[in-house]
Amino acid sequence: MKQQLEAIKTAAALDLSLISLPVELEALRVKYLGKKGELTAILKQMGGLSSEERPIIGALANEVRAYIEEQIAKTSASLKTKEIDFKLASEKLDVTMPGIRHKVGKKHPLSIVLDEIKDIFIGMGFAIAEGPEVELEYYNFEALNIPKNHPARDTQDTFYISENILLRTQTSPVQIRVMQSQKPPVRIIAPGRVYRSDAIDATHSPLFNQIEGLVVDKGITMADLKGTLVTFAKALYGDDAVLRFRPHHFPFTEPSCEMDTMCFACKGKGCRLCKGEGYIELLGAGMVHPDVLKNCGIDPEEYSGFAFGMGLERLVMRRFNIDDMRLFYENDQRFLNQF
Ligand code: 2NL
Repeated sequence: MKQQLEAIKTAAALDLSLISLPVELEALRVKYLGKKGELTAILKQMGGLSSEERPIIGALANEVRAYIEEQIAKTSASLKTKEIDFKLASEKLDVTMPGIRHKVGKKHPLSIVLDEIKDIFIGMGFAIAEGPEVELEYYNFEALNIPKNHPARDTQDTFYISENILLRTQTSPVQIRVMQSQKPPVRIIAPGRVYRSDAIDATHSPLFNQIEGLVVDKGITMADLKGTLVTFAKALYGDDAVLRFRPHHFPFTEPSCEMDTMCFACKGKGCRLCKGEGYIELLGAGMVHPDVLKNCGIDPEEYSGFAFGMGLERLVMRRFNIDDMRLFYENDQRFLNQF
């Protein structure tokens, strides 16, 4: 029995030296010290020993058990250390490695210029107004004095959703809604998407952006219109910009006009850029038609106002020398990253 115990001790020492995983260590513990283990099997035979032999073998058995337990604890500790060392080595973070660069988006060229225009008008005391792109025919045409037989109302030019619902063809309906819901003084600009049933080419798109503006108060005259629009154009194009007003016609303003800037390229002489005109059209404007004010519950005897409208794409194309409007809507990074 003594030899058996010595043999167990030697075998356990050998087994322990070969352990490399915690599961193997647990299997080894069960093999030697478990209920059905080798050491337990020896102890069960101790009943057959003489009273002199029993304490000696008992002491030896305890010593072997203590030895194996101690070796298991040591191996377990060294396995844990090895595991931590392995993790530290494999999960090491090199803070000197170059980072992954995140691509930061850019403002769309239409937004760059729109934000500039908003800033200019906000600086003059205007507020920004917004409204629905799907609009009632009433707000888009009726209220604006655009008669039933007007060509703009034709289904050839306007996208109708149903009999009296359409995609707005200008942002004027936003201004009608503002006039109907708030009392003068009104000072707003209404930027936004508008829709017209046009074929797509370099200068036409069924979706484009418009900026309209409206001022209504007591005693507003054409002088306010001119002062405001010249101040705006000089803020956008520089103090030396030369502006020109021409008479025009719109159903919703009376009188109406258009404002041009002298061609930057030829200084008024006439060139390719201005198609020989010497001037480039910037916007349309006029004094709000008394019938339009009446439609909004505003008394034209007490109040007057001016309004204006311009296409954003055209302004931006001229600013950045872009010759094809379609580039604005294609989201081609090679185009957008240039701004
Ligand atoms: C243009 C000309 C214009 C207006 C828009 C307007 C709005 C209301 C009342 C009266 Cl609520 N007028 N808007 C006035 C004159 C011209 O736009 O060429 N747009 C691209």
